[in-house]
Amino acid sequence: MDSRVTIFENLISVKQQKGAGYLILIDPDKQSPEKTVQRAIDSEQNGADALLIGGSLLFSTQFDHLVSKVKEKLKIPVIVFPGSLRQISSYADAILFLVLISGRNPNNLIGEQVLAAPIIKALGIEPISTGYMLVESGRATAAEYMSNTRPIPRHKPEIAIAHTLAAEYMGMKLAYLEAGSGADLTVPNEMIYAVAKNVTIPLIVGGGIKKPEEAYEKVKAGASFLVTGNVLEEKSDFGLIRAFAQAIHHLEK
Ligand code: 1GP
Repeated sequence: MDSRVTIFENLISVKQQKGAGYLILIDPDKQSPEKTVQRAIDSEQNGADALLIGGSLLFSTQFDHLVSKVKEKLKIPVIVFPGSLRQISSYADAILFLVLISGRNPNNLIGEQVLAAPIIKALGIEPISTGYMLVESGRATAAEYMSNTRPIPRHKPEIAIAHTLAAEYMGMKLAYLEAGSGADLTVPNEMIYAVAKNVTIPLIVGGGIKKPEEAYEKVKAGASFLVTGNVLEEKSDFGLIRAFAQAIHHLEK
């Protein structure tokens, strides 16, 4: 990783070179700290372009320490995907500066951001402004419950388009279409296609993706970055990580 380029620029060049980027999400609460570090190493060695770390809730009290341990071992960017203010770490390369634009909860639209901004500035972490949208996925997800917001109906792509355009016009760098961690149903390909056709900012898509073929379809529909979390949590499956990376990096085929 060239330290003169920002993490955002690094992600964009991954997308340009490989067709799309593969982000693996690790929730620190889902395994021991040792296992978290090992999973991060396995992710890098088998084709992930960046590691996301965070969760809707956080039971662990060792977040900062854990990020430092993960960072020590990795060359790919370590990006915080924060569920709350407790998930800010000076050891991370960047933080997704999330604005929950699909909801109408002022706390997730500006409240948390105002509290986080001075901390991010003081710690010198790169914030990547991201319009975050929850998409209806079959049953209530943790992000939905914790944020006390309603997701975008899955058969209303025009609502997702309008929200993503608003994010773009407000100067956000990325948009994240999120079905939710462990979602029953993934973000519909039709919605990804409709949004991608109408905006210029890159789309991150995640939630409930279990198969490399699904990831490939979402990339073909217009996703610039794919996130998987749960599917790799049960066991270390290097083959599956490689298959996801191969499906997502479609320009490398
Ligand atoms: C959740 O999009 C991510 O925030 C990943 O979801 O754990 O279901 O892969 P999964």
